[in-house]
Amino acid sequence: MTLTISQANPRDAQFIAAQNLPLRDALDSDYHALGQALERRGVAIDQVTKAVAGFSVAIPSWGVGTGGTRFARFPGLGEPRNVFEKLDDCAVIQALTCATRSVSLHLPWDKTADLSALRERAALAGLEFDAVNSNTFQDQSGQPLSYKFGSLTHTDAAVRAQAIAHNLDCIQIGVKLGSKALTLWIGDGANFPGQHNLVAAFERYLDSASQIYAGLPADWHLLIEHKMYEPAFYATVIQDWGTSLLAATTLGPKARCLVDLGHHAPNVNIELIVARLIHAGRLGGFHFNDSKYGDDDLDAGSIDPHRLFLVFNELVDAEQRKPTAPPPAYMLDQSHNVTDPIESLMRSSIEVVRAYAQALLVDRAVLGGYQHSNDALMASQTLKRAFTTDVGPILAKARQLNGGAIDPIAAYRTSGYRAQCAVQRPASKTSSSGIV
Ligand code: LRH
Ligand code: MN
Repeated sequence: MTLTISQANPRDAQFIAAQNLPLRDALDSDYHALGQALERRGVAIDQVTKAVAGFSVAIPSWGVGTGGTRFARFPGLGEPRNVFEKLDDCAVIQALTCATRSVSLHLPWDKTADLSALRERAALAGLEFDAVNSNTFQDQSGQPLSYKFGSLTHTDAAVRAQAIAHNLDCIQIGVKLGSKALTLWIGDGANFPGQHNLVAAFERYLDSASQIYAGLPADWHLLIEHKMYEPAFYATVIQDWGTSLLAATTLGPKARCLVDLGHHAPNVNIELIVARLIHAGRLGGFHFNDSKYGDDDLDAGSIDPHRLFLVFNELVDAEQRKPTAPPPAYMLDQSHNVTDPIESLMRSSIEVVRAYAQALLVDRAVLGGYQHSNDALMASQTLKRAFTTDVGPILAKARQLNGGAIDPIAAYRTSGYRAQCAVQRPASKTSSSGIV
């Protein structure tokens, strides 16, 4: 099959319907077979599909461009050159997966003078704006004071004031775009013992963050994102969930904790951290990705899908225990160095929805019984049975019912969208390093 540059629009409903046509019968028979198997387990497949069709995970605007490492970034074809083109790519992901209804912006990377045009572009694509992210981990050109030695915790009050002002500015931009949260991640920390007074640095953080907190609208959340290390390599001010929870409880009820799966030491039990933050009523959001060693920002579910399932097992357990509690903000946060970012974001959103669907299949009454009677093996088996159920037909049916593609990657490749972008978006000459 010669791949001429198809001019198909992957967001077009007729194009998607045409791609689904040859796949429909096989999906219906797979769905029917799974439905019968689940019925024998007392599960109504259509109920699970309905819940799955309502699930959504936000796309990071910084994820639709090719990412890099500190060594190099190898730009791909047809890279988005501004926030409007990033939104166009997010719209393709949403049209095909129907599971990514919102976009999380990063400022000032996504700064634009015309916020109403941006809001309109998003509305046309059926997209909303999720949490906005501030950035005091880089110096912008023309920035008066440097963040080399920190931002909200810098020993110089003027630098702290500059960082606070930037965060308040992000909130104002978010308000104009309809966001309801500010994600606050700072890289502040020390590379050597003695470089920082560990207590004073945290107290400066609390003082600065309280001034940002004071600028939050009534219906907003401040999502505090902890990270074990990088760019600081000895001590990070907001290093772990305990410090994040301490900060959230100190700041006030609108402050919540955001869990980025890549921000922990290998083998840390992240689902346990999630359970604790749920207990504390302070679980505010997630940055889903996967990793084997550090903050590798790999595609969610690509390295350890069981860990993702165990996190969703805690979330669904909480959902069923406290149905009125608002769900945390679900977002992806990834860096796509060797794949087409749109393909990686589509399959990552599918893997996140897969973990949610599998967690919905856990027979919690039976599990509770085995846990109560200390039947460790059958308790573990009850979870594993849900994890090993192929929920693929449910995920595809939910996409189809939402008007999306039964096979998003195949539809995307057939559309030739990337090749079209390569023509419309001439490559920038500059190559650089760094995650974006
Ligand atoms: C820090 C982080 C944070 C973002 C950045 C792009 O590692 O996870 O959430 O601001 O990545
Ligand atoms: Mn993150």
